[in-house]
This record gives sequence, structure tokens and C-alpha cells, in this order.
Amino acid sequence: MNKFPKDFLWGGASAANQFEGGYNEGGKALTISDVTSSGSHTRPREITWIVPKTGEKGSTKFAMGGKMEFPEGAIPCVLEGYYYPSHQATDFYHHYKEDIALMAEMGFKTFRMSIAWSRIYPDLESETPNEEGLKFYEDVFKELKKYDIEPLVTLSHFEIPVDLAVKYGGWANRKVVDLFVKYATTVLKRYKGLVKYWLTFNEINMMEHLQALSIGVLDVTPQKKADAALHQFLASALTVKKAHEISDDYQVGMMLAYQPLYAETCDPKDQLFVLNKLQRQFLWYSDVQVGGEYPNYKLKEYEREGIQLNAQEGDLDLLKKYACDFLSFSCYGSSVFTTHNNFIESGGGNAVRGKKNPYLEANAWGWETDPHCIRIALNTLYDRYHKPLWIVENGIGWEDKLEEDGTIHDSYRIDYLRHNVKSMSDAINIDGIPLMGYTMWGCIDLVSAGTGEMKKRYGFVYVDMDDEGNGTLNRYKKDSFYWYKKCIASDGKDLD
Ligand code: BGP
Repeated sequence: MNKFPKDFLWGGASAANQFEGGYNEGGKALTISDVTSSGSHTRPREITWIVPKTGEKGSTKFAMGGKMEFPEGAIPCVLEGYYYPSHQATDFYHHYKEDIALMAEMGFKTFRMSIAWSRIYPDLESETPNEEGLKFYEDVFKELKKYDIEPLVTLSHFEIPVDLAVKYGGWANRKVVDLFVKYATTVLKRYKGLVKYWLTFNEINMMEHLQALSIGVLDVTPQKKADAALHQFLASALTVKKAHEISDDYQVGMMLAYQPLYAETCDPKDQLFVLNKLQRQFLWYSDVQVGGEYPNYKLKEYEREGIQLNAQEGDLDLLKKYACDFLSFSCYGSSVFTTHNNFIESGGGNAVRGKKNPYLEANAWGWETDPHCIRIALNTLYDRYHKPLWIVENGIGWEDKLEEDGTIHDSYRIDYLRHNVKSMSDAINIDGIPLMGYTMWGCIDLVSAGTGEMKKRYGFVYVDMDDEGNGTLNRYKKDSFYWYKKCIASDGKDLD
């Protein structure tokens, strides 16, 4: 029988750039997401730009893991002839009351959302924050409080201000640490009493794959990536410090994109390959942010590759002293790897893509449903850090069909969630993992980060909008809406 603690934080998750819209309202400045076009499963998204000196205009394709090339002097900007899904997203900016009422109807205890930095400091250097931006989030938090829904707030979720990339060269520049801490301090002070749980950087390790969206570095090199990582670690540690000074109630988590990796064969070479991949693409980030130290295997890698760890005096102490209070992570599935030369990347997935797993089924985007990935991930992470864990993203993208009578029959989503709830329950009750909560990704339909599509839907609530931004934006409850409501009301027992 499934069992969850009474205070388990059931809920859903979102991000400003994919959900909020209102991209140029309320004094907000442009972010890299706002200059990123839509794409599809087979057509990469593009960042559009202009070179002011020459007047040349163009776009650069997303390259997962690879390098994105921008011409010298290119400034990311909005161009005519492109569709930018973040501009309207699914318009939480104007629908937040209705959306929060729907969350309350499902019985949410928590809602994960992000603050767009560019709403709070449209001018990054200003000493005065933008009151309209601050007020918007205050209204949202008050609305959540009305229903006893605890916000879980990400400070940076793929919302890099364009100015940060253009004027500073993104997170590779150490000055950005101070700018971020100013922003974080402003919101930590302003929302004291309204918010308790904070996350610093969404999927911090996605900087391995998405240089512009995650760190705003347009001309990335291995050294710049190492600098950007150090600077985000420092900014996160300083945010933990500030948060604890401002309120005893505050808890600040890190956020890791995580997925179990399976070796395809029992060849020890395959096992070693998977171990190394896990360390280098996932765990070294949490070793620093939760464990408090750069792990030896990472320092050795820097040494071999001639990369400097440009830490100044006191930096490493800071990382140790202000490690995050808990570890949150996304987990959508798992990946399979082998060192044998028949390896071809044939599986889909979030952070890394391996081979297709013959034991698992996949959705139209190639993301596989692994009924045990959550339990495996929870065990791996708890064994390593002994800190409380929180699953802040998990879910399945699907092309749902809105029936004429306004219903949506998403039994595939219910099946997926049922496995994952069971997996969490086993991790809690059989393995003794302290799991704080679960926020299903994209609880109300929103734009896909990877493809910019609308049709890759995750929600319990359908939003009437298509891939070109057409639609009424009306909200409709899917079958999974009623299922999740029952699941929460029964503390995870009733999963039929
Ligand atoms: C994670 C991001 C989210 C979200 C999710 C699903 O990497 O933190 O922002 O989008 O993946 O991915 P996608 O939207 O590409 O389906």
C-alpha cells in the first residue's frame, strides 16, 4: 500500500519563460528566451540576432551539447518573421487567479514557479528594482496563500536577461555574481512571510548543453564554462547566506537535472563509462552545491584539460559553509550507454540522450517511461548526500486531444504518473528516503523548453493554444486533473 507523510508537498511546476507571457508588460526587459524562436522535434529552436555595426540579421540554431556560433558583435533581439513562444506563453500573467484556483481544486500544497529577473531589474545595474514586477509576484504569492499553497520559487529558470549576455558576456563574468545577489536579496526581503522555499538555478548542469539559455555565454569555451559554473556556485552560496540572515524560515535548494544511466552490457568498460558520465554531467554539480566541495575527479579533469579553477581567496570556504539546504531535481526517465562501437544515439530525453532502451516505451519525442527511475535516482542521491530531496520536475509530454465536449482523455499520463507515485512511495517506505515533495512538470499546459512547441503538453489542465500561438487560452480539465485530485486527497493511496 502506498503511503506518504501528511505534510508531503504535492503540487505542480512551471517556469516564467514557458508559462507567464506578458514578455514586454509591467516594465520587463528581454531575456534570451524571448529571442528564441519555436522549433519542433526535428527542427531546432533558434536565437535571433542583429549585428548593429553591419546591420546583418540572422539566427543561430540550438545545439544540444554542441557549440552555438554567433557572429562577432551579434546582439540577440526580436526579429520580424519569427514566432517567439515565450511572448505570450500560456499567459499566466493574466490568468494567474484562474490557474491558482484550478491548482487549489486539485488540492495542491505547493506550486513551483520562477521569478523573471528581468521583471525585477530590467536595468541590471539600477539600485532601484521595478515595483511593477515586484508587485506582480507579490499578488501571485498572496493568491497562493489564500488557498494555503506554498510557493517554491526558482530564482533563475532559463531567464537570462539579454543585457547580461551582451554587456557582461553572461555568467563567465564574475561581476554577474554581485548583480544576481542584489536581485536575490531584493526578492528574499520583499517576500519574507509569503515564501518559504527557494531554488537558485534551475537544472544548473544544463549549462553542459544549453550555453545561451543557462549561462548567457554566446562565445563559450571550456574555460568560460568552468568560470560560469564557479560564478553560479558562488551566487548560490551567497544567496543561501543572505536567505538565512533574512529569515529563519527560509530553505534554499539546488536544482539538478538528473536521470539514472544504465550500462547496456556487463562489460566493465561500460560500467566505468556510465560512472564517469554520471559524475561529469550530473553529480559534480551537486557535489559542490550540496556536498560543499569540488570533487577530486573534476579537479583532475580541469588539470588534464588545462582549465583553471579561478577561485579567489575565500571562495571555496564560502561554497563549503553555505551549501544548499536540500537537493531538488528533475527526473523524466533514464538513458542507456555502451562503449561498444554499435553505439548510436537513438533514445530521446532531457539532459543526456543514449540508446533506445528495449524494455521501455517512448512518447512521440522519444522520451521513455521508466517506472523505476525515480526510486533509483532518490536512492543514488540520498546515499551520496544524506540531505532532504524534492522532485521538482517529472512528467510526460503528449499531444493531447481536446474533444468536442471539452474533455481530454489522457490515460497515458495517468499511467505514467501512477508508476512514479508508486516509485516515490517505495523510496519513502522501503528505502527510508526523506522526500519533501513532488511537483509535476507543466501542471497547466505550457510551452516546451526544448522545442518551443505547445503540442508537447504536460499538464493536468489543457490550454487552448496551438504551436503558432492561436487559440482562446481557455483552460480545460483533463482526466488526469481528477486523478491527481484523488491522489492528493488520499495521500497517494488512491491511484485508480
Ligand atoms: C527541463 C526544464 C523545464 C521543462 C522540462 C521539459 O529541462 O527545466 O523547463 O521544459 O525540461 O522539457 P521540454 O519542455 O523540452 O519537454
